[in-house]
Amino acid sequence: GQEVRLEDYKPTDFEIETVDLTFRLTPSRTIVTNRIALRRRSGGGNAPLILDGDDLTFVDLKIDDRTADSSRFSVSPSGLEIRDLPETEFFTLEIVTEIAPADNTKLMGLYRSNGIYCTQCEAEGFRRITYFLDRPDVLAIYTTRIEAPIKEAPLLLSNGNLKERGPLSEGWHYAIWHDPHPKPSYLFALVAGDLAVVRDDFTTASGKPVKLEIYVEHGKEARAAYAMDALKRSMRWDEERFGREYDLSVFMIVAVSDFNMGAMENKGLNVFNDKYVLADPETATDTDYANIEAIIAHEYFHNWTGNRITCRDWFQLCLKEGLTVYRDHEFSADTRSRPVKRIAEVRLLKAHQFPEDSGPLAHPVRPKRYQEINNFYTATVYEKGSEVVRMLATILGAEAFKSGLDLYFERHDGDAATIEDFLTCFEDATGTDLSQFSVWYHQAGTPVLTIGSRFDASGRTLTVDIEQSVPPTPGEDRKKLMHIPLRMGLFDPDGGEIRMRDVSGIDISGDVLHITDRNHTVVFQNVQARPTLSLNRSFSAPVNIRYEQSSSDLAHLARYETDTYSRWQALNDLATRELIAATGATLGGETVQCSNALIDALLSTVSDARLEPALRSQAITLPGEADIAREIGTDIDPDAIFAARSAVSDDIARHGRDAFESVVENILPGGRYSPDAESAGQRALYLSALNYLTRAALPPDALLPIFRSADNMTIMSGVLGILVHRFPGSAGAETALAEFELRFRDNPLVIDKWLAIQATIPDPGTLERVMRLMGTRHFSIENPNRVRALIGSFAAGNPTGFNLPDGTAYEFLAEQIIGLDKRNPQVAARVLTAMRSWKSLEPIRRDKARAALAVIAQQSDLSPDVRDITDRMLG
Ligand code: DPP
Ligand code: ZN
Repeated sequence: GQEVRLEDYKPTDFEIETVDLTFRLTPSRTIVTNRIALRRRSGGGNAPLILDGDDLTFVDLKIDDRTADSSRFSVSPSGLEIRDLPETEFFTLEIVTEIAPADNTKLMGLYRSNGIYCTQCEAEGFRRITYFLDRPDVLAIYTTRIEAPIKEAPLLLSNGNLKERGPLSEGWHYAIWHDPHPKPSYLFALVAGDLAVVRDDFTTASGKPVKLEIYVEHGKEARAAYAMDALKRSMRWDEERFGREYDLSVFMIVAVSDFNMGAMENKGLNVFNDKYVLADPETATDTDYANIEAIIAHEYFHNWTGNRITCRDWFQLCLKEGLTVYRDHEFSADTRSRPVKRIAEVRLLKAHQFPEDSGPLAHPVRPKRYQEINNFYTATVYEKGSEVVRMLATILGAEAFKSGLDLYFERHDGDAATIEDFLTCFEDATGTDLSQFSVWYHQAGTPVLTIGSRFDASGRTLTVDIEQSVPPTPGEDRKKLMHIPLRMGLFDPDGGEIRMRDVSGIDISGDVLHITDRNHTVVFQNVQARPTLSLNRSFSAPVNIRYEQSSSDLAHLARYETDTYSRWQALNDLATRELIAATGATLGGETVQCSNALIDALLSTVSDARLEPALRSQAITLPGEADIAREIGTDIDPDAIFAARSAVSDDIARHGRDAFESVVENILPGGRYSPDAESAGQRALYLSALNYLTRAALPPDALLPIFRSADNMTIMSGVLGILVHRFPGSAGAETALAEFELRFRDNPLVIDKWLAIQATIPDPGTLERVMRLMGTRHFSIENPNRVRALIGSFAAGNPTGFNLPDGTAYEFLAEQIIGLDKRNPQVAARVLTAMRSWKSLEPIRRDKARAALAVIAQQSDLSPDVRDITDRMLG
C-alpha cells in the first residue's frame, strides 16, 4: 500500500453537491447508477478528476448526459480517471457500475448477511459501491432509489426520509429516500431484505416528533426492547447534558449478524452487529446489557459528534471517536454508578491501550501517517482519545468545558473539521492557551511520572518531587513536555483529608496539579503529620506513576480515600505489587504467600456492606494475568504469572472463606431478573465470591446444580466459566458444556459465549480444543463474531494456553490469519493484534512468536491490512 501522510492533505479540486443513486439489487449482479452534480472550485485548472474505486466492474460513464468517449477516461483497480472535463463551473457525471454483494466477503461496501443486503462504508467502503471522491471532506446531499424483488426484500431502507415507494413490473418494487443533511460518503447506508420492526416514538425537547424503528430478524422482536429503551434514554440525555437534539423525523437501527465492527453511525440509519442490539435475560449477560446501552448511545451521539460535524480527513478520526467515547462514558456514568464505570474504563484502557502505546503498534491519538486506515480504529484513537477529552474537561472545569463544546457545535456544524479546530474552540471560549496540552494528540507513548516525597516534621513541610518523561515509541525518539493534570489528595494518619494550602512549585486548581515542566519540586506548608499521598485520583491522566509507597500507605488509602475510584486503585496497586513479587518467587522456586496487609484490605472491602456490591466485586477481582505481565514489562513467562496468581488467590480464598460464603448465601437479588446496574453488581459480587470458594471448599460437583438452576445468562455463563476454567476437563465441566450447547445450539450469539469460555481455558490442551471446535457446525470462518469468539478469545484472552513455549499456538494463529486474510482482511488484521506485545515475552517464546510473524510476512499476497500490522509488529 501507499503511505498516506497528514501533511499532504489538499482539498479536492471539485465539490460534489448532490448524489442520486439507483440500486437494482440482485445477489450477484447489482447495478448501481450514480449521478453526481459537481462544481469546479476556482483555480482547479484543467486537472483530471480521479475518483476512488475498489473491486468495481465499470459499465458506463456519461458526462453531462452524453456517453463519454473512451479516450476521456481510464479505469484502474483503484479508480476512475476522467480527463477533458467540461470547462463550466457545474457539470454532471453518471457512472454505472456492477457489483456482487453475495461475493463480498470483506463485509465492506454492499454485502449480504443472512439474506439481508446491507452496507458498511466507513472508512473506505463506499468506493466498493461506486466510483466517488471517497473521503470525509466531500459532503453531499444524497437521494437513493432502491429497486428489488418484493418477495426477497419487502423492506428498502436508506438514509434520511422516505419520499416515495411503489410497485414495479415482474414482482419488483422501489423506494426513494432523501437525506437533507450533507454528509460524507462513509455515512451512506442501504439495507434491503425481509426483517421485522419494533417501533416507538420520541418527542424532542423542542417538540418535534421522531419515529424510532429497530429492525431485527423475524421472531427476535422481543429481544430489541432493551435497545429501544436505551435509545430513548440516550436521546433525552444528549438534550439534557449537551443540548443536542435529533434532526430527522425517523431514526432507524438495523441489526445484522455479519459485521466487522460493533456498530455504525450512518445518518439516520445505524447498522449494528446484532450482538449489540439483541438481549433478553435468558440469553444476554449483564455485560451484554451494559454494552448494548453504551453502543446504542455511542452511535446515537455520533449524530452530532461525527455526522453534523465530521472529520476533514482520517487522521482526525479521534475528533469524532475520542469525543463520542467520552460522551458515551459520561452517559453510562450518569446512568449507572460513576466510580464503578470509571474503574471499568481504566481497567479497559490499561488492558488494551497501554500495551498498544508501549509496543510496536504505538501511534499518536492523531496519527501523522498510515498505510491502512482500517488499522487505526484502535484503543489509542478511541480510549486514549476519550481520556484526552476528559483531561480537557478537568483542566478547564465543567462550565468552561461546556462553553467550549457549545462553541464547537455552533461554529463547526456542517463542517469537516480538525483537531486544531476543536481545540481552538476551547481556547476562544475560555481564553486558555492549549498549545502544550495539544501534545496529547500528537505524541505517542504513555507518560511516566516519577514521584518522590519527603516530610519534614520540624518544618511541617511536605516536599514532592515530580518528574515527567515519555518513553520512546516507533519513529519518535525525542518527546515533548506535556501538560498533565494530576489530581492528588493528602491524608493524615487518622484518615482525614488534609486541605492542600500554601503550595509552591506548581500551578494548582482545586486538587489538580498542573504538571507542565520536566521537573517540579512542590512544597506544601503547614502539614502537621506525615501524610499519605493519593496520586492520580479518578485517574485524571492516562499516565504511569512511579512512586514508592508502602503497603500500609496503600492500605490506608484503600480505607480512607473519599474518591471511590482511588480506593479501588490503592487496593489494585497493593495486589499488583504482591502479584509481581509472587511471580518472582515462583520463578525462583520459592513458595508464594499472600501478605496479611492485602488479605485484610480485600476482606474488609468484600464485607463492607456500605459499599455497593459492584465495587466490592471489582475490589476482590485481582489484576489479570495480562495486567501483571504489563506491569512486569519484560521477559514475561505467562506460566509463572499464572501459577503466582493462583497461589495468591488460594491464600485469599483460604482466609476469606467465611466472608465469601456469606456473600454467596446473601447477595443475589430476589425476584425477576432485572439488568439494572445495582442487581448486576450483586451478581458480579456473587460470581467473584463463588470463584474464590472453589479454591477453598467448593468442589466442582457443587457448581453443576448452581449452573443448572440459574434463571439468567449472567449466572449461567458465569458459573459455567468458573467450572470450566477451574476444573478443566472434569466430568462436571464437560457435562455443563454439553448441556449448554444442547440448550443454545440454535442461538449463535449465546454459542459465542460457549466458544469463548472454552477458548480461554488455561490449559495446554486448549489449542487442540480450539481446533476441534473450528470443525463443528458452531464455527464459521465467514462470521466475524464466531472468529472473534473462538480464535480472537484464544489469542487475546488466554495467556498460558496461547503462549505455549513450543510456539504451536503462534503457528496456528499465523495459519488462521493467512487463511482469513483472503476473505476478510479487516478482521484478520484485528485478530492478529493479539500478538502486539510479543517483544516482552521471555526469549524462547519471543523467538517462536517472531518466527510465526515471519511466516505471515513471507506471504506474497497479503492484504494491506495484515501487511501493515505484520510489518509494524516485526519492525
Ligand atoms: N462504527 C464505529 C464507531 O462508532 C466507527 N465509526 O466507533
Ligand atoms: Zn464511534
